[in-house]
Amino acid sequence: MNSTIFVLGPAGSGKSTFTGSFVEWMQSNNYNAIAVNLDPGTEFLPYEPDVDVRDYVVLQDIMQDYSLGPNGAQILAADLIANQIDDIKKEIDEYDTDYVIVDTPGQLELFAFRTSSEFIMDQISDRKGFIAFLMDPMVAISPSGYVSLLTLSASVFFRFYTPFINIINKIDLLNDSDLLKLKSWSYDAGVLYEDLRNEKPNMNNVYLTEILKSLQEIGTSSTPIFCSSKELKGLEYIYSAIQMVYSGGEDLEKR
Ligand SMILES: Nc1nc2c(ncn2[C@@H]2O[C@H](COP(=O)(O)OP(=O)(O)OP(=O)(O)O)[C@@H](O)[C@H]2O)c(=O)[nH]1
Ligand SMILES: [Mg+2]
Repeated sequence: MNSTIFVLGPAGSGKSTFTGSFVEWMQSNNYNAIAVNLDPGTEFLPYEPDVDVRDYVVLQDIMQDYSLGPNGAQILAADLIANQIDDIKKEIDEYDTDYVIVDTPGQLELFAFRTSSEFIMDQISDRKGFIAFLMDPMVAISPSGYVSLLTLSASVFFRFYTPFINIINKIDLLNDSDLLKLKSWSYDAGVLYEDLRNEKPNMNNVYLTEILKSLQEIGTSSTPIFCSSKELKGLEYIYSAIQMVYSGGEDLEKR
């Protein structure tokens, strides 16, 4: 049985680039991996998908056929994909591969919070999926932005209740001091609390401090892994984290 990694994250966080780069990195390290595109609306992909949902459902056709806007069409598209999931799964299973990397649609909330998406993910992964949640460093670089992203990732985790890692992508865009700052927040919550308090002393940060405390108590504010999909840096740490889960560190069966 293969390991299925779903790449999720806010629009533009780098899901498609990461998918292509991670498959490239895996293949150049002699691991078997294929790329699956689950975004029916994408017009350009920075990689060649081995299995492409657009062979089954195309967003632009749905918009035309049902007179829908892009968001309504994404919702209907997920239902139509769910209807054809057996064929998509069969196509994936035709590949004798160890890893399936799945690129997901840009509109995170339309994908992550719909029942049909949960069904699609369960079917593709035989209920043993893994989520790689991507964060954009330009959002994460402020204390409030960082905690907001942790909150968003936690809400995705609560939705799917599947093993997951947080990834801060595009680190090639950060200067050394910003990268160091982000790393210090992820390794030492005390620094993050302090910077959050000092960012703008207003009620918003009081709320975020309370949210951060809750996330830490629940244990969902896991230390992110840093990478650059563009420069293929840090991908070995992501592979190790996934490997640890799949090799028995955690029970992958959904609870
Ligand atoms: N500098 C840099 N840019 C990146 C990196 N990864 C992605 N990008 C850029 O970020 C932009 C968005 O990347 P995509 O891979 O399309 O992001 P996405 O999350 O798939 O976007 P949607 O599917 O539209 O939500 C593109 O301009 C990419 O070239 C990276 O590691 N470094
Ligand atoms: Mg994309």
